Amino acid sequence: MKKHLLNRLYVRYAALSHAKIALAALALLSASFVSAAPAPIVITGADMRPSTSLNGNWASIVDPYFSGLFSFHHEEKKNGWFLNRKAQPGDAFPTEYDYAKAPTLKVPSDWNTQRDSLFFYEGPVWYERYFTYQPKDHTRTYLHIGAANYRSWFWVNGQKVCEHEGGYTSFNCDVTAAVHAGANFVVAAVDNTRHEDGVPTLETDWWNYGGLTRAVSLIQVSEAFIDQYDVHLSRTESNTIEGWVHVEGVQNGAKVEVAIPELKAKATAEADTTGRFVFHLKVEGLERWSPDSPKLYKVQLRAGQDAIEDQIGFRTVETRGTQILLNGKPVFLRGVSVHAEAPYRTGRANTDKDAETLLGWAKEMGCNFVRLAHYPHDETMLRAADRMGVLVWSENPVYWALQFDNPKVLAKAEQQLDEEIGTSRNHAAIILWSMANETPNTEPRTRFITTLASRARTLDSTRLITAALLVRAEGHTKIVDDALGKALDVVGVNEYIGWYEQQPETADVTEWRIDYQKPLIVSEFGGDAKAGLHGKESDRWTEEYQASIYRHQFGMLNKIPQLRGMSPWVLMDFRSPNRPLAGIQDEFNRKGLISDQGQKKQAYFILQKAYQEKSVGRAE
Ligand code: GCB
Repeated sequence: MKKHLLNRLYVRYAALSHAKIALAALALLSASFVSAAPAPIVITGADMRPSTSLNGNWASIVDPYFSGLFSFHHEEKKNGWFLNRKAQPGDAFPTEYDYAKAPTLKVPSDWNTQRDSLFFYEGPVWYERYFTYQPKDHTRTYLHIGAANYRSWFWVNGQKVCEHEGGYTSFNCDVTAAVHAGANFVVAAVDNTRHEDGVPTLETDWWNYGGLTRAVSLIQVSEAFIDQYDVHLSRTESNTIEGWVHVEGVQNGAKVEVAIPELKAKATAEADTTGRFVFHLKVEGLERWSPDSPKLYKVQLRAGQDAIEDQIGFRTVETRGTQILLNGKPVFLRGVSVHAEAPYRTGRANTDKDAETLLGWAKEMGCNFVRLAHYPHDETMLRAADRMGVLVWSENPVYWALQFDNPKVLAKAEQQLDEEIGTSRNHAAIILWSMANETPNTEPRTRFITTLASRARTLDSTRLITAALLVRAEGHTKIVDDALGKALDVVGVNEYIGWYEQQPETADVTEWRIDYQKPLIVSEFGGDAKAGLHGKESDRWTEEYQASIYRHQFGMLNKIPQLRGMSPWVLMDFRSPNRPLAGIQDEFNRKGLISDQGQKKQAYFILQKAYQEKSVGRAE
């Protein structure tokens, strides 16, 4: 009811100037009424739909005290309206937030690398831009945000359309009631303040890049439309592509169709009363997706007026004892960890070119696998991995010590997991969902992450669940007995022999005791080196020292019978405020095998040789 009333009010007042709308709205609408914005939804394949891009320059106002949203007694303003208005002649109140006079920020991008004064900034920034738009009858429009770090609030033509928390997942705000034909404007407040009860929390070893860091667009769909779908190869039934399609807003069952023209396969039926259509398609002559042959098929989905076409690869992944099987065959994951840091220019990676450069380097090094740390990377990266044939570990930002006994924090982690899986579940490249990185071995932590792991399995039973665990040591024995191992299909462990502990050659005498008969991935090892800095093997920060860490690892790793993969830390140097060492780090974690400017360090070539010769690791 309220929504319809709001629509009517909106239509009635749309003819007035923005300033008048603001005043009229304040008088007419109760506070709770204005602030009740619907929660954002997850849309699968949003990047495959026709859209109106809102990328480009947005006006920006830096607001460190957040006075745009909070009153002088620090009460949340129920409307952010006055921020949306342009100065009008004869205004009765000051218009300090005048976007027409404000400098611009580029979207998508972090603000830190765009303006020197924002380099270390953590706080709120307001964004605004105009756009022209033509909504069609019987359609809905969503504002699609690739990612906004960390909390964000959105208004379209002065109407609040949503709020979101979580900096690395995409979400969609229903703006149908707020957009109109012709000129429109959108305002966003984005706040990258770190919070103790955030996911991630206060401490991370990467830059807290703020802003609208990934693409923003408008997506127009029919009133009933396909919001989510899952199309994958069955693990249990041979030559069967199965899954489901969900139709949002459907009334009395919509006719749904799933077609893969190249395989001459098609399934058609009515969605059930919840809008869901579950299908099984027998196919012949299927070419399976693999790193050697990353075949993608055109998959066409239809529901009533709505249609979407995706590019999907088909493969299976499972474990058998301590093996990982890809398409039924044992595979060794020759990998490297990767942050979403943009090569050459630094800042948040978000273009096809960034993805192709990073994955291109990994492939050139002989990798068939990347660990995308420590948060979900964007769709451009996953699409590139599908195309280029690189297996992916995708991770949610449960990093180090969250408030594991706080149910609100669990809810935030669950929401981000839902968004990650909901958005990315059709990428053949993703084989592992990682629940966490280096969390403390406590009961509340184990409960928290076990809950996440079972949620991930319910959302997607076709992939393997992992996490990067901490390892303890007794003398020269590394012990993997973290209680979380029970909840995982594949155990990940991080170790820093030769960097945070002992010397590189300590690896030669290190033994491993692993209490889980499951596949193991050494998900991190490494050390810092400044590209171009040379010295003796014993001189820290030199390329020689880093190379020596790598050289001493391989023998030790080869002695771990259940080792099924590795993703040393890390492909490229990345920005971190924890890394202040002047002249060496200069706010970069230098554990990259390649510098932020693309210079390959000695260790890169050592790992490349080991991967190309397959002298490290074995699949069985
Ligand atoms: C770790 C973390 C990673 C850090 C790395 C380091 O264990 O998982 O996020 O960047 O060590 O360089 O210390």
